[in-house]
Amino acid sequence: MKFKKISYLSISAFAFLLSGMSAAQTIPTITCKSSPLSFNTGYDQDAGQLLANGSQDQQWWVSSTQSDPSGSIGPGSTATWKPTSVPYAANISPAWVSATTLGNETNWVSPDPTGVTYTRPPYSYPYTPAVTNYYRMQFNLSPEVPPSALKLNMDYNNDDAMLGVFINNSFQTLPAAGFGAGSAATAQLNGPWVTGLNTVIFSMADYGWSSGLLAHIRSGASPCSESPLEITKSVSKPIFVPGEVAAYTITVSNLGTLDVTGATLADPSPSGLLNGSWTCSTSGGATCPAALGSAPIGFDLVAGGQLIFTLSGTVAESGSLTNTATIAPGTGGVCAASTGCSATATASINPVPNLAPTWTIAPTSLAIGQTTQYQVTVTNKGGLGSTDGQLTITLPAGMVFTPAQTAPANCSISAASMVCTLSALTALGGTTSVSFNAQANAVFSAQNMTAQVSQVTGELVLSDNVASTPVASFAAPIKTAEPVPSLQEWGLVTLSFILAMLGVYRNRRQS
Ligand SMILES: [Ca+2]
Repeated sequence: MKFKKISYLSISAFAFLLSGMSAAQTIPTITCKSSPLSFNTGYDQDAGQLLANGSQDQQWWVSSTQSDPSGSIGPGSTATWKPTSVPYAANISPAWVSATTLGNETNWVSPDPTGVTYTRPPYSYPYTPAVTNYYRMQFNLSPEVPPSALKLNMDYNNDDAMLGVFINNSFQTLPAAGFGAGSAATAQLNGPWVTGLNTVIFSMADYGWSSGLLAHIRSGASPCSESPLEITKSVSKPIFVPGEVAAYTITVSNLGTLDVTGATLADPSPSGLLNGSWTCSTSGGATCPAALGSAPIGFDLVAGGQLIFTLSGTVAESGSLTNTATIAPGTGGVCAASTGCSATATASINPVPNLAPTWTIAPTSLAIGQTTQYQVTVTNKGGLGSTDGQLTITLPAGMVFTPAQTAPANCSISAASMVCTLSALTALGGTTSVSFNAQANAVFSAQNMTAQVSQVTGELVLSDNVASTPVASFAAPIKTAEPVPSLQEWGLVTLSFILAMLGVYRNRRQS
């Protein structure tokens, strides 16, 4: 006996568990694109048709009490709930508005498939006190939908009389309405909604006999009064080195059923991005704005459309690569609750040394044999200090270092090239200079002297590592040699002078 009893209890518990599992309430997830029919009583949204007469509506559940005649107290946490039922065809009163006249988008539900709350006997009608039926519908509001944008106008008929509605425990009274065609009323279900689970409970009086609710939102209506605009942002890599191209992708999506006009996108280029430029592509029938790059970018975005903007530029030696895009959602739009109005993408610059030579003293025209000073300055433009490197200076044919045997400090000369070992240079502007003398020993025109930096540990940007300066040489002007008079010549000169002077003297005496 004892064993049998235990066995019986176990089976009962198991059966109860099974029935509990099978009776889970259907809780749809609602987006702004959801069919309004998702909310309707007696309707299977997945199948796209009315629930069969006599079947349960797992989305609309009911609990009954005789201790809340105003309907405003609401079901307590201990209320017992069960699915409503679409009454058998024979139990749908001919006086009730028919599902067919409402486009077969909604049907009556009742506490019992016989179309009553309690059958009699044992219950006798009218109920004393009156029964209040709570009809409960729950749904999850999708994360992107701002609760303020969800606005439902739900028409209803009832038997016997609507008392009011709880939206997430906030009660509002509603017109009693009636059960016949033309006696519907409308419940403005504007919240307060929350992201995630929402609970709507209609309180309805039942005095006995037939008992039911028909509630529906008409096809074509949008659950949302505004379209959520979602903004997302990504960057092509998490870590960049200077000189690389960084690309940010900003995607704005219209997640609703209403077109949006007059929206804007603001996205200041981050300090670590140089020469930023914009492109745009689309999906879902959207149109790219004509004026890109003039911040903020104005745009329209049709329902279901997507604008994919990219901001590309060259990564600087240092600075921030954190970039935030912000939208103003325009007319018909609202920022998606899941993203808000802004999206940020972050990347970092991995600083490296970046050396570059420049000619700081560089005469371009030399006379042959003339000693001329030159100077090359090497600057570390990178965001990280350098530790080493070498500078090679190469002279064109026809030029030599002078004096060839004495190189500047840390440099060595080999024929027409000089190699200097570079000291450590601090980040973002550290410099060192090498001065040397050179001279031309031939005539030439339009040749280059070059300075090249190489072998810098960690350096990646090499495009700026060579600097050239033009040089030409010309022949030194030839000084005409004055012939040195010989003694004999001096004598003739002197004699001529004396003779001339004598001639002058004689002429004066004669006159
Ligand atoms: Ca460099």
